[in-house]
Amino acid sequence: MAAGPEGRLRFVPETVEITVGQTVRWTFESAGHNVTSLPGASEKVRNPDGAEPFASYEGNQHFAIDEVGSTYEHTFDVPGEYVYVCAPHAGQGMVGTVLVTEDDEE
Ligand SMILES: [Cu+2]
Repeated sequence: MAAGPEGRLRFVPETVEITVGQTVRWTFESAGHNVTSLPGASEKVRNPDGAEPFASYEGNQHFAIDEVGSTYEHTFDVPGEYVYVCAPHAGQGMVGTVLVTEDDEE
């Protein structure tokens, strides 16, 4: 996943579909961004029941930003739909979705 490619206030792709246990990696391609599904960061975030929110920063520092070129990874163990934001740019529509489906082979 790219966060802020070409300086745009977007995640690319905006929606990604994975299966339970897979990891998503975000690369911060321009300055001033982060990744969070913490309810305190934005009213737009959503987490499935029983899922821990995730964030690229510690605690409730919702405006802590990630360095250009750095990465953040999160492994999704609970199925469902996650809506996350870049907290500084949530109001400008920097919002993404991760759809986590059950692994059919189990
Ligand atoms: Cu941003």
